[in-house]
Amino acid sequence: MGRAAVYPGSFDPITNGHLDIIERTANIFDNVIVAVSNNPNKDHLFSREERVQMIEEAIVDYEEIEVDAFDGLLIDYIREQKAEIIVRGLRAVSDFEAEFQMASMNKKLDSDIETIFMMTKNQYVYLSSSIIREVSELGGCIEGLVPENVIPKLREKIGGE
Ligand code: COD
Repeated sequence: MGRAAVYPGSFDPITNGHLDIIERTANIFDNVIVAVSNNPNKDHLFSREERVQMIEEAIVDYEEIEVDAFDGLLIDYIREQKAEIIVRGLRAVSDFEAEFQMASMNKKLDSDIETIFMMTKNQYVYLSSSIIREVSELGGCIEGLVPENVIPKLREKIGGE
């Protein structure tokens, strides 16, 4: 087996910004695991099963990408998967502080595991799952900002459009 990278997150729901990072990660690593967590500090709109399913539907064309769910410490999950790399996306300077803290703590917990950061494509720099939820809830158009399969799921869940 080649080198595996784990892209962890809440993905509530997956956006085209996430998808872009997933695709670019798959161009670099032999195996990519998109690992969906329940972040205890966040109120999730979609259940974890729904979040996993939406990602799976969005990446059907990629054989080397796997979608999974994890509980507990990310670093324990990475070890279990025999992976070595954590991939995170960076949007703006405002992302840096939290990402730096997380990467430093993960490095402290396991010094063999590296976090690498990928810059968001310019066109997705303002995107986040929370802004998608809000705009969708208030009836705004989110076409082109999330994978096609996510739009009906958002409508079902919170209405809009
Ligand atoms: N373009 C590119 N990248 C983006 C975009 C965009 N428009 N939007 C978000 N991203 C990136 C984020 O920067 C992030 O790298 C990734 O996509 C996922 O984002 P989210 O918001 O879905 O995920 P988070 O930040 O809620 O995920 C946090 C984790 C679940 C990874 C974290 O809480 C965790 O590791 N939890 C497990 C417990 C643990 O180990 N805790 C200790 C950590 S030190």
